[in-house]
Amino acid sequence: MQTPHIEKKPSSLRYYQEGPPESLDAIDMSTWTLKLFLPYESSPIQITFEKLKNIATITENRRVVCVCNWSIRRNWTGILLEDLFDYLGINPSRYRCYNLKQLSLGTAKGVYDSTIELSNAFENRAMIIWDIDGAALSLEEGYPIRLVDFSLYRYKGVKCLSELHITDEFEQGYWEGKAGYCKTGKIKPKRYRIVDLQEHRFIDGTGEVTEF
Ligand SMILES: Nc1nc2c(c(=O)[nH]1)N[C@H]1C(S)=C(S)[C@@H](COP(=O)(O)O)O[C@H]1N2
Ligand SMILES: [Mo]
Repeated sequence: MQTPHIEKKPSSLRYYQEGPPESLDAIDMSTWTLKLFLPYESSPIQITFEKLKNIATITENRRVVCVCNWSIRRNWTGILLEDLFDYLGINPSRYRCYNLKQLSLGTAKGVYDSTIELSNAFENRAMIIWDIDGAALSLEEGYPIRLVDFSLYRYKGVKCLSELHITDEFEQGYWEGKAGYCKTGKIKPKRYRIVDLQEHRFIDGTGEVTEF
């Protein structure tokens, strides 16, 4: 399960604003949980990594697009965000009008955050991921888990994901504030460098890229 021309992919550290945790040992997976906050609730529902991995694992070959004009298609293993909701007994349709704020675990340099629309995430089969191309996420790639909404630019998916907040607000995220990126994160129609194909292609900007 290798991505062609993976050596040409821009470094994961280049786009890791707060940077990864110092080492794998910095995250104790025996006590780690993903925390999900319902609207106006101050204590989260928590799920261990083991439980997360036993919900309904899928592997999908899908393309992601970076606002910095490049794109790559890779093999992503994890679960559908919608399946996580179902598993936790949270009816996805009840929260369709809400948003999902994602927070990274954070480092001394801060915490990365981004907010997405839940209805769009469910419709576009957003995933929580722990393996890429058949291998566990490296620290740089977002170990232990990351969220990806394939219909949006990559800055809308948080690596080293720690907290999810279901909220009726749509806050501006870390990168959006710093670089002035649009907070909806919709992919814009233009030419991109396609890393796995080693050529330039026009992406029409209507959502997830499925044509190639
Ligand atoms: N926690 C965190 N997640 C993040 C970022 C970040 O700075 N911090 N950068 C985003 C951006 S802009 C990109 S392009 C992708 C890079 O993912 P990659 O390491 O798979 O290339 O991670 C996204 N998720
Ligand atoms: Mo990016």
